[in-house]
Amino acid sequence: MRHQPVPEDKFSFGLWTVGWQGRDPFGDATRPALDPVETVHRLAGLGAYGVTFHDDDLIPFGSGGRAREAAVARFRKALDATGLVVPMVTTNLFTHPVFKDGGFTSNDRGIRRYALRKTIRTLDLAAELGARTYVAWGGREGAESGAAKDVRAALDRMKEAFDLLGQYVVEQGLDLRFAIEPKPNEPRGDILLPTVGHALAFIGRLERPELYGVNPEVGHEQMAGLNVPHGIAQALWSGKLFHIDLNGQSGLKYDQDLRFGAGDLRSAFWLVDLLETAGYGGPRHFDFKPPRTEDLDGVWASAAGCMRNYLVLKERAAAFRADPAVQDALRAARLDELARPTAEDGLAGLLADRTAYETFDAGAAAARGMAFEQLDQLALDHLLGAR
Ligand code: 3MF
Ligand code: MG
Ligand code: MG
Repeated sequence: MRHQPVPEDKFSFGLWTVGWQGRDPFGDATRPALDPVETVHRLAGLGAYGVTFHDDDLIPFGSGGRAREAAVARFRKALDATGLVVPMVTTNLFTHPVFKDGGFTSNDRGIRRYALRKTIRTLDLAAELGARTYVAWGGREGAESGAAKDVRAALDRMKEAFDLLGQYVVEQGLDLRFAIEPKPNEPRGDILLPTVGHALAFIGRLERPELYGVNPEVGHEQMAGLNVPHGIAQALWSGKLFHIDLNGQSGLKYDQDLRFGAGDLRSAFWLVDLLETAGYGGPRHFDFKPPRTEDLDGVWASAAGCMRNYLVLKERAAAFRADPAVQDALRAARLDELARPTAEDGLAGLLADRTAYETFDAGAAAARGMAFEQLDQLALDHLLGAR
């Protein structure tokens, strides 16, 4: 099978991913800055289809109108030359010190209004470049101490912000949907909307819930000790998987942002299996950081590795699903029964059915094994290339 990416695979990368210079809390940059135009050409050469960015990745913070126009014009020229598209755009509300207590939920009202205006400028830019998704990661929306943040008031302000942005998009007729990106912590001690579940519940409280979905990131859910495919499955089940950040993470650590496939490989296998069988049609977006040990050759090798690992896992997952032994094992594990309604006869039928309770042999049912281990070993064999 093909392991060489093509645009139809819908792989996309953020400018800030390959462009990460390796600055961390303990060390300086280990790599030079990358020109967004060069990034576009390199990504297209590797077989990607899209590039995404924060406003400040493309237009340095504080640039005047002319510098902004010039940066966008150069970038657009590179897009036109390569055929790369911009499926998603986002706003940086975390780097500048003004956002030290957040953007939409800073205790300082002036800063909240500034964050909204900065975001609205980015919505215009997103629409101008043809993006259909706007991602919102509130990395600084949180706290390190208890009394510092009234969480219920902060959630009111978060709702107010998203409702205003939704109103703007509708009134301006922009073809954009919002995808909220959860993360439990880092850079704040605790971040608001820490998991997919919190974000889904929040969306239900917004004025126009249909405009909002989630952008889960593999490593962020794992930082909370959660099962990524389970969270993604619930987002899909809710019709809310608008976008996804793929990367790798090894357990409960700082946000590692490893290339996709590194870290928890089994979880990556099940995630690809899920995305490919559930009909997810959006971008396969990589939000990773090539480790600061790498030079620029290592950066592009790391980016190519993200796509290659996705395609290899897609091949392995398809082989797993197509294997007759797996299909038998799935039946033995009663997956077909799980897909069947519990009471298609309705509540009256359930209550009238003596075999459901009065004569049900709980002892015999308890004695039957579920046959999950045989099924999982088949999966592992496929993942390891042993079948
Ligand atoms: C941080 C992230 C962010 C978001 C980005 C897009 C800097 O852990 O994942 O990357 O993905 O802001 O909204
Ligand atoms: Mg991250
Ligand atoms: Mg991310």
